[in-house]
Amino acid sequence: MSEQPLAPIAPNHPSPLVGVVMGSRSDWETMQHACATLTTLQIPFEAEVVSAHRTPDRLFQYAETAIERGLRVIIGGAGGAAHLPGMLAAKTRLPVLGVPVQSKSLSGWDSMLSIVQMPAGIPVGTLAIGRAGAVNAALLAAAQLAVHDADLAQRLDAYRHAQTKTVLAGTDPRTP
Ligand code: RP5
Repeated sequence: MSEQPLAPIAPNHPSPLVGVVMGSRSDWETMQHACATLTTLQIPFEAEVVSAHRTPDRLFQYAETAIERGLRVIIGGAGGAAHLPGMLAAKTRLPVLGVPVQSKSLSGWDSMLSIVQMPAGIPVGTLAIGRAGAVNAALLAAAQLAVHDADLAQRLDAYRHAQTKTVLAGTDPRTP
């Protein structure tokens, strides 16, 4: 069964480098943290709901046009039977980072196992379950892009230094 006709992919940024894709609007609570981190690092991105199961044709279209649309990395977040990152990876050679969304019934174990256990030949870089994974997916995408972008490398270093400073400023756990 086809879901045609499909509208062209219309990025919500003029020239995004990172595509943040999630299986459902309900994943936004988690994936917003990837977007917030990309925003902090001034990395142009697009964000879109694309479901491996409910809109499979859209998923293929998204992955097949990703390179020509200028994307360099895709972050895919999904929960439960989380096939989205793996199917994206199957249809594009761009690096795909997978974020397991914490599911209600199995706390994200299902999401994590279905994202991490890819067969040899089609990799997905799998992050932690939930917010930590979403933030780190953005940071990993930033690290990849920073290899060829000195300005971004500086912003990423500054982000890490600020984090270190914050921790060092509050090493006494009894003070607020
Ligand atoms: C997955 O099913 C989504 O990634 C989401 O985490 C999960 C539940 O989706 P909803 O029923 O909330 O739309 O495809």
